[in-house]
Amino acid sequence: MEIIKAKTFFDGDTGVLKGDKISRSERRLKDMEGIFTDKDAYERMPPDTLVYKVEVHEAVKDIPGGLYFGVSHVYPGRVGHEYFMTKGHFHARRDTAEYYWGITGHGVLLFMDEKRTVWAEEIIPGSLHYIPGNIAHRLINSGDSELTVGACWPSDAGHDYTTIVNAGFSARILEKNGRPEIHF
Ligand code: PAN
Ligand code: ZN
Repeated sequence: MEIIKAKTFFDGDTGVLKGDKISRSERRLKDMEGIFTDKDAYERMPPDTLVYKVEVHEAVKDIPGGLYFGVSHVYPGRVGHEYFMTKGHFHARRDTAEYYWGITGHGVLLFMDEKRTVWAEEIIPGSLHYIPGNIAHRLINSGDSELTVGACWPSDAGHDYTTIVNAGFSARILEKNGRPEIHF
């Protein structure tokens, strides 16, 4: 029997995934209608502006007991005073949890439970974040370089974006005097 060569690679410095079974997606401003609070600032910006990219190693598809490994790359920028961020979601299978960890940059992880109580953790390279089940989560790039965050979650968790598109999070992270501030 031979030792099989690795087919997929994770660059520990940049978070970039290379090799087999990787899917990639990106979100531009035009894909994020209704997400940012300052509608005028949003309308003034080029709709093609890239906000974030996600790479996912999909060893399996939507299988109970399976896992996904992903890396999110959130670019620096703001819409008005609001930092570039992910859409944010609950998992469709609400009770599924997730790990996030910081790879590059500086950011904030915003959590919200189903009663709309929010809290936030600072993300820096090497920080580890456990997102329990039943908790919506969103990444915010509060720095001036790319925020790169690793993630691992159950492959049957799914994403519920609708709840967030309709009702948002009950807090936002806005820039004030060059620093992130939580606004309710
Ligand atoms: C992450 C997110 C990723 C992009 O992989 O999907 O950061 O954020 P949105 O999905 O909110 O656009 C994750 O939490 N997966 O479950
Ligand atoms: Zn998730």
